[in-house]
Amino acid sequence: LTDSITCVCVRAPQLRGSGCLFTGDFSYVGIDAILEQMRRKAMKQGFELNIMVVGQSGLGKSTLMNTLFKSKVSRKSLVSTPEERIPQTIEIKSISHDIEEKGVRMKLTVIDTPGFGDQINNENCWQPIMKFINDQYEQYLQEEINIDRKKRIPDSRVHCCIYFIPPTGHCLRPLDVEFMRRLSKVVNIVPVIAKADTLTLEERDSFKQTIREELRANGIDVYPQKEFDEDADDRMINEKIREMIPFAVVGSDQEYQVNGKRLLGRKTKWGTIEVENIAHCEFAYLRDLLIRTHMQNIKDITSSIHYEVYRVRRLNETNGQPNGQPPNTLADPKPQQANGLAAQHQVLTHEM
Ligand SMILES: Nc1nc2c(ncn2[C@@H]2O[C@H](COP(=O)(O)OP(=O)(O)OP(=O)(O)O)[C@@H](O)[C@H]2O)c(=O)[nH]1
Ligand SMILES: [Mg+2]
Repeated sequence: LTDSITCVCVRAPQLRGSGCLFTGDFSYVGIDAILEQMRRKAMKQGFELNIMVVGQSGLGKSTLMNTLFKSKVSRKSLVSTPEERIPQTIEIKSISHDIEEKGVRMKLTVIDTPGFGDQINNENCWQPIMKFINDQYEQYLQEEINIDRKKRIPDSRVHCCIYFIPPTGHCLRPLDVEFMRRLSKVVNIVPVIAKADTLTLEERDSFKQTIREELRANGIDVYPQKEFDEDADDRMINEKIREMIPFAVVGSDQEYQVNGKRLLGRKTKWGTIEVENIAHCEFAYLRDLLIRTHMQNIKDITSSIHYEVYRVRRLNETNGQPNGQPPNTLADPKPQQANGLAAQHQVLTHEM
């Protein structure tokens, strides 16, 4: 017995010295070592995150994605000068990048959408976006129900949709309400006030408050949704976030030297706006929510709530024949011709 225990310990060095049998704690079994096993498995597999950005043209969607991941993850300009500009987004495009930090690998996919609501008649312009989201659920479902299914199903489901509100300082437009009301039922929506550097602090605070009231009045449940808080701890943390939403953000992919430090910012005649400085804007809170504190939860809610609702509905509708075509009724009971966005989408690049 002693030999086999020694053997286990040689193979699992993380057990040694952690209060196990060998340090004399006779009651120690080693259940806590599962955490290390999970960590190693997760490190091997890597992580996937799919973020979609939606909002009127020119609100800084592509720029914010580049700011978030500190590289040109959203769109690459055709010209490669330092002064290069991000071209206008004209169709739904998914761009995947494999990024690695401290040995942790992540496949990040940014789904960039063209100006939302740019048409004269914007009725039903949310439809192509809804269709894209449902198409990803459908793809996942078809993989899942395959007899010969893959060990790991590729996950293209949209985990989070960042909705850009124009910095008008007034109130939400009917279009914003319509989009968030419909889409918050199928995807995690994180609303942000775009180009917040155009608002004074007072304007910003009162605009944020107005938006929160309007969301509440229209029964729009954005992420983190109250009903999905798991316990009191969750509730406490998420309540603070809900009081801050929507984050007033500023984006930039230009680096500047300020007080000897390199940082992302926007240089103006009266100073440099530092995008990651919480005294300047709330970009850092958005980054923390999406990446540092709630990434796993965002993915869990996508899979256990939004996808689950789609799956159950789909399997019921096809009456036990899930290989059939997805019924049109999934997006809207009476689908009509969508305006605005091109429904087609494509995966552009996959960089290693
Ligand atoms: N003042 C200010 N300008 C910004 C901000 N973010 C981006 N911009 C500028 O706004 C312009 C448009 O930015 P994009 O990121 O291309 O906007 P977009 O929403 O992707 O536009 P479309 O692709 O046309 O939908 C660029 O000149 C950016 O430099 C911001 O936070 N504040
Ligand atoms: Mg764009």
